[in-house]
Formats: sequence, C-alpha cells, structure tokens
Amino acid sequence: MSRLKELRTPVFWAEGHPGKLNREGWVVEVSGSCAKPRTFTWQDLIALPKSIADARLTSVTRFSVRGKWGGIKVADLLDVVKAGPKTQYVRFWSYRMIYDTSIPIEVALRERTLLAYEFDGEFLDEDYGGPIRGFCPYLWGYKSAKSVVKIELMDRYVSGFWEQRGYPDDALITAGKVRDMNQGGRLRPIPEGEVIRFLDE
Ligand SMILES: Nc1nc2c(c(=O)[nH]1)N[C@H]1C(S)=C(S)[C@@H](COP(=O)(O)O)O[C@H]1N2
Ligand SMILES: [Mo]
Repeated sequence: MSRLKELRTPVFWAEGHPGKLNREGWVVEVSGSCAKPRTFTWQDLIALPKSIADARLTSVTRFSVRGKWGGIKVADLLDVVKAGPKTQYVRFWSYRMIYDTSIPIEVALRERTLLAYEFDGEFLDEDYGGPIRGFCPYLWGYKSAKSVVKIELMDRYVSGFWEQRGYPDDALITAGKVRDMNQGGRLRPIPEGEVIRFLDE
C-alpha cells in the first residue's frame, strides 16, 4: 500500500478515475510561450535533476498531508524549454484534458513547486496523480493537477476546472482548521498561506 493511502489521504478525481496508466510510456508536452517547446518522455523526466520538497498538500476541502514530494522543479523545466518573458501563468492539463488549472509564474518558479513523481520515496500511483503531477504547496490543492500530460506557458490567465465551478482563482490558503492526515485526521488550526506549521505546535 502506498504511504499516501496508509495515511488515508483522500483521492480526488472530479473528472473520473483514469484507471491504470502507463508510467514507462508517459509523455508530457511543454508548449506555449517558450523558445524550445518539447515533449518529455518518462525517461527524459526522471533524468532531469531531482528535487525533494518536504511539504504539504492542503485541500480547500480541509485536509493536509505532509511528506517528501520528489520530482522536477517547475523552474528547472521552464529553463529547459526556455520560457519566454511573456509567460505570466503556467497551465497544467491532466490526463484526458478535462481538468486544468493555472498558477502565476511567480508561484511556479518557487522552490517547492514541482512536477512530482514521488511521495516519501515511492512513485505516485494513479490514485494520487501518478505517473507525474503538479505539486504546489503554496496554494490550495486544486492547483496541483494530477497525472499531467501537458504544461502550457500562457501570456494570460484562463480559469480552470474548479475555478470555473466557484473555487477562487488565486487559491490562497486561508486560516482555519484542517484534518492533518499525518496525525490520523486530527483537526488542527492553520495560519494563512503555505501550511508549514500548525498553530497548536
Ligand atoms: N485531474 C485532477 N487533478 C486534481 C483533482 C482532480 O479532481 N482531478 N483534484 C484536485 C484537488 S481539489 C486536490 S485537493 C488534489 C488532491 O490530490 P489527491 O487526490 O492526490 O489527494 O488534487 C487536485 N488535482
Ligand atoms: Mo481540494
């Protein structure tokens, strides 16, 4: 059983669970406003420098899970494709191209924003957005698109799947209580912004 499942992390697939996905055959297209648009194979992706973010995925539905997310910094990926000065937003598309979400370039370039393929040293499975997903601990979880097939560098903002259904476009984490999955779902108060510490610590 995966660590995320052991922690009973909720599995969200608003567009329907994708079923079994082929990790070795996975490709991610990176296109839009960049000098070197390109399609990365799974082998290309895991050959890029690996970064680990010890960080939390925190959902507006009020759960938060911490672990060592491993993958490629979005900043590193944007270097490879030579993202242009016109890039204002980074748009992530999930498998089947029904779910998408966009984050501002400043957030995309921060050090813990990843294209993640691992959690606590294990490859992500389909439930949790494997083979590879967006991971952005700075914003609500709906900005962390699962099973990413395409990344588009945008010169303007386009509202995504949940944003069009009423979730805020900026997805700033607000103070309140969340269920800490690392502590059996215990309700704990969080300050606003990235969940680094709990107020009761
Ligand atoms: N493709 C896709 N990505 C998605 C979602 C989804 O429904 N479909 N849900 C989002 C939301 S609201 C959250 S909180 C996280 C949840 O990640 P998890 O299902 O791995 O716990 O994924 C985000 N990415
Ligand atoms: Mo969420």
